[in-house]
Amino acid sequence: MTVLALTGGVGGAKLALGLTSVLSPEDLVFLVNTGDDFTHLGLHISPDVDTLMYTLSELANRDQGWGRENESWNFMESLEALGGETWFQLGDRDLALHHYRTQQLAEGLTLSEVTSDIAQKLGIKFRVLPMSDESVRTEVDTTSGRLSFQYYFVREKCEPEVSAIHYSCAADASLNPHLLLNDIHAVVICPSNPYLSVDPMLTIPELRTFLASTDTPVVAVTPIVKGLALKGPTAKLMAELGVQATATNVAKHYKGLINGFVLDETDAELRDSIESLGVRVSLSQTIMRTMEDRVELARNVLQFTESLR
Ligand code: FO1
Repeated sequence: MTVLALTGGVGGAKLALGLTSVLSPEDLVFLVNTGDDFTHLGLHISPDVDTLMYTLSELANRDQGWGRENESWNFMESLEALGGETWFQLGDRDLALHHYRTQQLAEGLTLSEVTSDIAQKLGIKFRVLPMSDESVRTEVDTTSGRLSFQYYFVREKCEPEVSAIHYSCAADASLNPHLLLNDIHAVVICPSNPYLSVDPMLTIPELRTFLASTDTPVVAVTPIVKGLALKGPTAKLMAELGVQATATNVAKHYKGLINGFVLDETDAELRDSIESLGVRVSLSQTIMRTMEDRVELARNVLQFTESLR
């Protein structure tokens, strides 16, 4: 049985790590958002892929969720002294990875091939697949005009109000060719931002069609608890898009693609509204502060997935 886990950055990577404690590498594959990727200082940066790889290899900076632990910042400090662009913080060790990836891509390797190579070198036994080898770029229409994702997210700190989101080229993109959909027996949508992290993946036609038509259980884990996002700007963004930030509205957003939804136990009163969408609900603690929380949630999600067969 292979479980496919769809994940974005920090929030999704926490559950991803929990899943690796419960499933063996043959039974779990990660598909990762690359809508956040961009070229910066001449380097190809894949933030969500790297967040997952650093998390799984226990190299991640736990406080900030992205980047590496035990990082040094000599490059950034020298760049700042020269008056270069420093709004996107790249630590020295992290830089080496971006440099290596960029060079390998320039030599003709695909993003999947480079990612698999890096994952292996970081000691990761699980398959980490970028959602596509083609370029898909998330952009947002804001009160400051159209911004590419990292300019909105990091440089502008998600402050401009968002009126629309675009996943440029996603509708024409091919799904990662190493993802064998016939082998997938369950799908878990990790608690990543539905609009910024999961939707770029769901816009790829082959994946969307698979989810809409498969008989296998597809379960989403809420990224919203008591109207607040577990991490990042999900609640603010939903409000700006005219959608009240509730777990019910996240389930509605995935309607037609999921048959199960993991709701936080403190939001139990929303159960009926989600079940009325034709989606089965499981209650769990979804806030993951410790490793035990991650493993416990992973176990609950997988048990629930089995119960939907
Ligand atoms: N996020 C920030 O908020 N500030 C940064 O300076 C920053 C740098 C950065 C460098 C490499 C990397 O892989 C990720 C980085 N992130 C940074 C995180 C990241 O851009 C976002 O969290 C994701 O794209 C959203 O999932």
